[in-house]
Amino acid sequence: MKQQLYQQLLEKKKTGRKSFAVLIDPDKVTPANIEQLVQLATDAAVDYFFVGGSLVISQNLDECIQQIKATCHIPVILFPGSPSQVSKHADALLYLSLISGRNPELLIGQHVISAPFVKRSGLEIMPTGYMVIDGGAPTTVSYISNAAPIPADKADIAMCTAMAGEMLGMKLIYMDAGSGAKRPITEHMIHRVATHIEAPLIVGGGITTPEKAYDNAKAGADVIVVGNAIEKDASLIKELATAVHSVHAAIV
Ligand code: 1GP
Repeated sequence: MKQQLYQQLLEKKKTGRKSFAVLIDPDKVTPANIEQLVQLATDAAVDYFFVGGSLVISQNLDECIQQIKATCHIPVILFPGSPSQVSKHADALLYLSLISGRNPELLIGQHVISAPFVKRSGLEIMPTGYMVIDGGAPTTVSYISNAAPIPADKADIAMCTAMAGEMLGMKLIYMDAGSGAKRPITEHMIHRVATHIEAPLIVGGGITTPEKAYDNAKAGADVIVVGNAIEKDASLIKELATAVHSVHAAIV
């Protein structure tokens, strides 16, 4: 199995370098938007594009990824809301298991059904323990999965969930307050989780400012993901990327 991007993430973690990922929801972009995002992301040295959404209604996932791949070298990592969101044009796939929920379909059921198809895609598969944290607004994933998020002030539940996920073999942990969350994940919870796992930690949901991105990375997130705020104002990419990348400089 390919492990190129994962090895790169491990290497970055070892050397204290933080990554910034721009989340693109294929339902919300046009070819002109993508062109602009790619340009801004290239200029800002963005580390990854995450592509996907809880619900992808349109059919342009392949086109969206092909356009990104044709115009830049930033790796594209799928962040799928369902097994239908797999595209062989991407570089890797976050193979998500919703470990904060108790819905067997999203823990293992859908994976079983789509396993041969996912394997045939040839993508780098990144087994990811996906944890939804209460961000003050119901998220699509919580609604669809009928799974309660982890309460925002229960850092120990998040910590134990992440530890269990890692011991079950998850290679990444993704803590998500949900797209457009009113309250992003607290630094306290991030720190609690980050200090109890070795796997790289991805954090997203409701991050709208470079300061918050910086604080989250400083608290222990290895990859910061921003979607909504960039959809509203793409020029934020530069400041967000600079803030996240500066964390490494601040700790050495
Ligand atoms: C959501 O973590 C992502 O799944 C990003 O959230 O769109 O709020 O930045 P935002």
